[in-house]
Amino acid sequence: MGKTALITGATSGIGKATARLFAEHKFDLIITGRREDRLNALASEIESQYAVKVQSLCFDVREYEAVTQSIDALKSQNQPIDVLVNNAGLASGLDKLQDGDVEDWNKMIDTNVKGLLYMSRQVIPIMIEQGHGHIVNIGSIAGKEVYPNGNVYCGTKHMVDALNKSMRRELAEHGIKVSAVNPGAVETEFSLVRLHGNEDKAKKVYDGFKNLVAYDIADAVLYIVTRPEHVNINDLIIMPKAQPAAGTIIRNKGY
Ligand code: NDP
Ligand code: 8X3
Repeated sequence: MGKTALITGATSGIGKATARLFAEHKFDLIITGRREDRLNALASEIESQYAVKVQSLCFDVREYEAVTQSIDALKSQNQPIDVLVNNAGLASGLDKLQDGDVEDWNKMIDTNVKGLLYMSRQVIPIMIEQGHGHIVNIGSIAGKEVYPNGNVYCGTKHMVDALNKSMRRELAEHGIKVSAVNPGAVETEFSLVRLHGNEDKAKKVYDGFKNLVAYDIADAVLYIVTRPEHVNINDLIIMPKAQPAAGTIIRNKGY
């Protein structure tokens, strides 16, 4: 039987690219996000292109009730979950702490930290019962380093880094692998969301250097979940050549 992967935040960017690449490699999919039209469009596109099953679950990872109900629906179908990609996340705002908008902070903490916890809380028992599973947490270079104006976003991704390590220690005895991918700048809708919909400012983030693209990260996630069963990739940091560290981008050098 083929494997099933649940990917959160599959309506855009890294999650969408991962869904497409996994389908190409014969994974059945459970794709999630808040934008139902995009979920449905992606499900139809993938099902018409690849001979895999796709189930869409539309919910907000910040709402524990909604997460619970969605995963309960999978449990009632005895749906195995071989891979969970905890990808849904965002940055909101780029202000210094003293100027920060608490709504931005709440969004980031509730999505990146609590959303990942809620999903993991619901899916891990399924994996424990199966006796196997693989969780891939999408962290960030912002979870390894910090940069000015990154404050709360960096804090949430440091928490993802800590949770990734905790989960690995707790779940190994249940035969569950836990891995993280920590990207630098990837051109997706990330900057548009971070800059509250300002398209000009969002485009400028990627000016003058070759940023990563969503496929680069999807490719790494696929690599991680297709290693032999006895091999686990604990942690990957993937950066553009022109971004040697968080918050540092070398521009206008042709790479
Ligand atoms: P996008 O904005 O393109 O995609 C984000 C995805 O997360 C969307 O599918 C969105 O779906 C989903 N999402 C956001 N909030 C929620 C929510 N409350 N409930 C459910 N789904 C939600 O950004 P990326 O693809 O770049 O981001 C994916 C992950 O990668 C994030 O965790 C981000 O922090 C991380 N990352 C991104 C980097 C980058 O430079 N782009 C670098 C390092 C890490 P919807 O809006 O439909 O709910
Ligand atoms: C986002 C990547 O480089 O903007 O997680 O911090 S970066």
